[in-house]
Amino acid sequence: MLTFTIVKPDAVAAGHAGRILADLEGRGFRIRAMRMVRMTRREAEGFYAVHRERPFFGELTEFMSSGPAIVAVLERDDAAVAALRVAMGATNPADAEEGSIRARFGGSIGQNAIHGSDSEANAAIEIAYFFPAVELV
Ligand code: 3AN
Repeated sequence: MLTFTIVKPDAVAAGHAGRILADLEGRGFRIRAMRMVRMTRREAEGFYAVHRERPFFGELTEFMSSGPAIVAVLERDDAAVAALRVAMGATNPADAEEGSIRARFGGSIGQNAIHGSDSEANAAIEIAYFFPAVELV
């Protein structure tokens, strides 16, 4: 089972990318595909199109295009989507469970270190946004 993650620009800039990826591997995820990207504003707007009407859309897309991020496809034997959500912790790092990635590395509700797909359907859409199918054979 596959899911999709982004190590966000705040975590890459802070030098936390290696520890976040190691944390995920320690939780049973295998990295199936991975790339560093510097998203344009339009690419970030396309990725977060479902949030277009939210008040934080401008802030979110500005931040996600502010510096390099790491996009990756993760595989896990079971419950990849749910297990990544647990590993990430709550959206607001102040509320995130102790030991979760956002509790350890997140700075604020907007700059919270990591993105993870919230459903299998969205994982498939998000993987396809960044990775051609041939890279997942
Ligand atoms: P999650 O990433 O936990 O699924 P969502 O889907 O509610 O959270 O929000 C998508 C992204 O939008 C979050 N990763 C977060 O960085 C950003 N975000 C959510 N709420 C806010 C907010 N109130 N202010 C700024 N950014 C926010």
